[in-house]
Amino acid sequence: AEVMAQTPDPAVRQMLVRMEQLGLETAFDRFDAQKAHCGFGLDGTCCRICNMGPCKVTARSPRGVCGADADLIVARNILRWVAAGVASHGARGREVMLTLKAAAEGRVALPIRGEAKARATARAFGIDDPAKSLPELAGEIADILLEDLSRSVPDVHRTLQALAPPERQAVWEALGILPISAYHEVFEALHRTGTGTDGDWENVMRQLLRCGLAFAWSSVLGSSIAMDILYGPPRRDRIAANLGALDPDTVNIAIHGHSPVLPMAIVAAADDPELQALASEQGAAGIRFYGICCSGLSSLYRHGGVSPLANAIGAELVLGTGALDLWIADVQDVYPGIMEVAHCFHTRVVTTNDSCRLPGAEHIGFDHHHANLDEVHALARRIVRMGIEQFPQRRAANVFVPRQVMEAEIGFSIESLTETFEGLPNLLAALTDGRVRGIVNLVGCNNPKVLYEKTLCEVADALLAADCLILTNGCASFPLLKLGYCTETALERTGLGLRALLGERGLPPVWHMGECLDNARASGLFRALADLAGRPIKEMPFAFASPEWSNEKGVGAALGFRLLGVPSYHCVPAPIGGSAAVSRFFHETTQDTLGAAMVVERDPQRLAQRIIEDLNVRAIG
Ligand code: BF8
Repeated sequence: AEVMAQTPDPAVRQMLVRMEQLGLETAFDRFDAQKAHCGFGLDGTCCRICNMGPCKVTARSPRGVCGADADLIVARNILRWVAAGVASHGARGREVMLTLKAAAEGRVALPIRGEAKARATARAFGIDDPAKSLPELAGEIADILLEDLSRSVPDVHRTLQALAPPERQAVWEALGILPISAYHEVFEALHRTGTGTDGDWENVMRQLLRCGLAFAWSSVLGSSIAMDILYGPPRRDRIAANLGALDPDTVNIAIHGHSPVLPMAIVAAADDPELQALASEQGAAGIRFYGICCSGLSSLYRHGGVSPLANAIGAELVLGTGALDLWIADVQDVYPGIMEVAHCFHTRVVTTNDSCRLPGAEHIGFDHHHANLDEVHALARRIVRMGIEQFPQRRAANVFVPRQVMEAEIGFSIESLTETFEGLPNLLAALTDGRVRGIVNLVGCNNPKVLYEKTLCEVADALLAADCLILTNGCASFPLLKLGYCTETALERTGLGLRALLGERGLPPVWHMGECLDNARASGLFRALADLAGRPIKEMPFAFASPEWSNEKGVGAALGFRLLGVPSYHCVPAPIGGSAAVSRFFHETTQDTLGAAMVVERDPQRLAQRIIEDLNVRAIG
């Protein structure tokens, strides 16, 4: 009820009412039914690692059966979350790396579009040679990225070594946390958190830091490099966001998840005149695509004509419009709850990845293990055809589409910003003379523990009013897209400095960089500006904020930025409160060792004020 009254997007409010009228359950209802949450779970002091328990830490029983105390139990639990995050982003990164390799070797008919990125990466890896063809270079780079993802024999992590700031590499080496590979660090995290293995919570935290580096430099950056080489750099574009973008007359296909290879082919397949003709035979005025969470966002900036509708937790509301003919789900943040809603309408759900199946959905498997890569275009066409066939089943009487729609600018990257500002030194100058107070990467998931999308918008409003420039991606970026923060008109919400700087260039104050992997673009921009300023990142006015975070990947994302020296800010605490020692490690110790700590303030206004205060301390003017 609270979310229905207070969430800022009128389209979300209308859909929540609509769902209630139809008797359809949402994640928000299930959240309410879960209350009150178990205190041991919230504190991280419930241990389910072996079957002698579950053990919980109380005054009467301060240790588990094995003797693990609160510090160890909390440390092991949070390390397992971070390891899961490394695996999540890493698994879908692997798909793109494998696809890049296959494209380089001619095993899949996909063009390699990112020559500039391939050449720049090759230079960084020291393998550039003008005599090498683009496919040759792309293949070698894919091999390095895959090796960094999966090596088991100890060796240097080449992506990290080539691309991380030397100042940081020295810090990480001194802390003994340089990773071997993503696979190894996840393997080792599960190993050492197992029964009777690592009994030292501080040593468990060292593994957490190693996993954080594996997350940032393999799962995120390695994946991002592979995507940019395969698909080319993001394109700046203007798009229509929110449910009002749903066209009542077209075949409507939603793209939901994180693995871009098949979705990219699907969006491209719809341009096929044969499929277009089939659509019009069925009475449709065309074929349109809509983005849900990350694969939606990554296809959006690489291929025109994709409209972002909702973040992961809002997916049920999109299905509740009854206006989608086909729903394509790949991996991650595809809540099983969507099937209940899809069943109430004509919407056909197709899963495309064996890691993510949904009972009641049709499965059209696309995977590297069974090597049907060469069928990517055929599968894509088959899937689009399913959407077209489903269109006549749509019943106008079941369709309810809120009218809200908003124009938004997308596709910001270092490359595009360098062009817009005629060189990044001009952006740095604005940071130095105070027109820009600081740059905040405002990202992350949603969480019903705080008011949906409102928490994030309140933080954004306060930051903009204080002349902080905002970068965004992932689920957090949806309210910013839908509510006008990504258009030039949002300059009304900023202070004078930001307005002057951006107004003359016709830019919005929130720069949309894409999906969660595009944290790599934000950290790349931070690195580039710090290098230009001749300072380490930890001495620059930068911040990472994920006010509404909820996912295991979210712990890794924030940790990755803290490892760089960028503090992280949140309205939802991590489940570490049951250990004073681990809490101190997150909130204080890394301030000394890394130059950045985790800050939690449940009130969004206070969180924003804290960010602004900390940016002031780091001002470079
Ligand atoms: O990787 S913001 S809920 S959708 S974890 Fe997931 Fe969180 Fe959304 Fe994309 Ni990112």
